[in-house]
Amino acid sequence: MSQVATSEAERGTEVKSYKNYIGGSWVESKTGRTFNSVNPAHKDRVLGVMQASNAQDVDAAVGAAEKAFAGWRRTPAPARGEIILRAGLLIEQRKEELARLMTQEMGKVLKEARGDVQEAIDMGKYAAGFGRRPFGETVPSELRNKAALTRREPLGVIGCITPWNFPLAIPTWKIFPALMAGNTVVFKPASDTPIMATRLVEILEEAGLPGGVLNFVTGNAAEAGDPLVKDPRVAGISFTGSTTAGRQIAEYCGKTLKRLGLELGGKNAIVVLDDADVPLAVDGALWGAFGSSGQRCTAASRLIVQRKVEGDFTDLLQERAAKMKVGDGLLPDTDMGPVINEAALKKVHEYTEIGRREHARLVHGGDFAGSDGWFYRPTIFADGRKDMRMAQEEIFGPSTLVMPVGSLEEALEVANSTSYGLSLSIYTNDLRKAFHAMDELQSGIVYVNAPTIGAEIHLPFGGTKNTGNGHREAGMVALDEFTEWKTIYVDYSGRLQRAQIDTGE
Ligand code: UN1
Repeated sequence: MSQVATSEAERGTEVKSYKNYIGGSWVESKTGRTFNSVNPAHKDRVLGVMQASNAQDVDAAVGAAEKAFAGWRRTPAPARGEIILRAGLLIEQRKEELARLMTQEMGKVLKEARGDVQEAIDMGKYAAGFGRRPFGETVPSELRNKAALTRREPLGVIGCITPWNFPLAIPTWKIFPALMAGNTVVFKPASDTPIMATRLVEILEEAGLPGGVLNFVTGNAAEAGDPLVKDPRVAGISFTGSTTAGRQIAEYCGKTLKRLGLELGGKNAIVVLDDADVPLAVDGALWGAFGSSGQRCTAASRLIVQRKVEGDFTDLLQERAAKMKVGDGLLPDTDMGPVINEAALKKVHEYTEIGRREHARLVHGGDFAGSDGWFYRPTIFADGRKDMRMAQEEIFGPSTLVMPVGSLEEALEVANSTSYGLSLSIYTNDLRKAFHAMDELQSGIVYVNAPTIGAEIHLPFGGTKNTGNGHREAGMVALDEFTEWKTIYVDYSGRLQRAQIDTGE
C-alpha cells in the first residue's frame, strides 16, 4: 500500500491567498505585499499566500477592536461563553483536517498535531465555562449597613502575539480567556504558521463572534508586531516567543505601564536518580527531547543522570534514538518531523558545533537528515557540564545533553543552574526524594516520573526566572492576565461612615 503524504492543498496547482480580518471583514493589507507559508518538510511547496501587513493595517485592526469593546464588554458573560463553546466544538468537528494542515504547515507529526488541536478543543470547553463562574468575592465590611465586593473587569484591547510551535493551542490559551473576560483582541500570529491562525479566526467568526471583537493581521515582528505593542489604544499584550523579543516588549510596556504577559524560553531538565525505572525515564527523555523535534518551550534539552545509571540510560537512549524515523509528519511511520525553517536548522547545527568545541561527547545524530525539508537527526551529547553553552542556552531543536551527577543534591543544583525556570522533572521511586525535589526545583512546572512536557489546560502554565514575568496562562489564573480587579463599596446606612474610625458603632 502506498502511503499518502501529500494533501489536496499540496498537490493542487492553485495556491490559495489568505486575508486579514478587520472589523468583521476579510481584507487585503494596505501594503499590497504578500509572503508565503511553506511546508517545512517539502520546502518548495507553498501552502498559502499571506498578507504582509504593516502599521496601517494594525492601526485599522486596533481601531476596530476599540470600537467593538463597549458592546462586547456589556455582552453577558454566559453569552460570550456560548460562542467560545461553539468554536471549541467546531474545532472538534474538524480535528483531523486541522491536524493534517498543522503537520503540513508546522511539521510536527500527525499524532502530535492532533494533540495540539485537542488542547484548543479543551481550552474552548474550559474557557466557555468562565461565563458562568463567579469571578469576584462578596466580603464583610468593617462597618454596618455597608456591602463590599470585588469583580473582574476587562482591560480593553488585547494584542495576542503567538508562536508557531503550537499554532492552534497557544492562540486559544490567549484569545479564549481574553475574550471571555470581555476584552476585544488583535491577533498577530507567527509568520511560519499563519494558515492555522486563519483557520482559528474563521472558526470564531462562524461560531458567531461579532465583527471587531477579534481582528487578525499577518506579517512580521518589525512591521506588524511592533506597531501592535506600541499602539497606545492597546491595553495589554500577551506574548509567547523568545526571551530576547520578550525583553524588548517588556521594556516598552514597562515604560508605558501596559499590561504584559510573557511566556518565553526554557532550558528544561529531566533528572534521573539511581533508583529510577531507567526504561521509563528513557521513554520520557525521548518524548521530552524529540517530541515536536524539540521545538517546545518545555522540551527536555538536559538529562541530568546519576552516575550509577548514566551508562545504561545513555546506551538505551542512543539505541532508541537510532530507531527513530525522521521525515514528513503525515507519513504514519515518521517519528520526528522537520524543524520549522532554515534559520532553525542552522541554529541546531551550530549548537552541534558548539557542543563539539566544548568537548561534549556526541553519542548520536549531529547532522542533517535529508534535503527536501528542514530535517535534523535526533542528537544526543553526553559528558555535559553545567558551564557549557549547550547546558545553558535554549536550542529549540532535536538536541539534548546528558549530564552526569553524583548525588540528589548535585542533581537539583544542576537542574536549577540556568537562567530559565519553565519545566523540571525527576524520575525516582523514592517518595522522600521526590518530595524533596518538589520543594527545591526552581520552575513553574514540576513533573515526577513524567517528562517535562504534557501540560494540561486547566492548570496554570508558565515559568519563573527568565521564562516570563510572573504571569501564568491556562487554568483559572488565565484571567489574571486579561482583567483588572474592581473593588466596590456600597454604603446603605444613610450616614457618613468612616472606615478605620467609625468601626464598632
Ligand atoms: C510550549 O512548548 O510552548 O506541555 C507549550 C506541553 C504542551 C504545551 C507546550 N502541552 O508541552
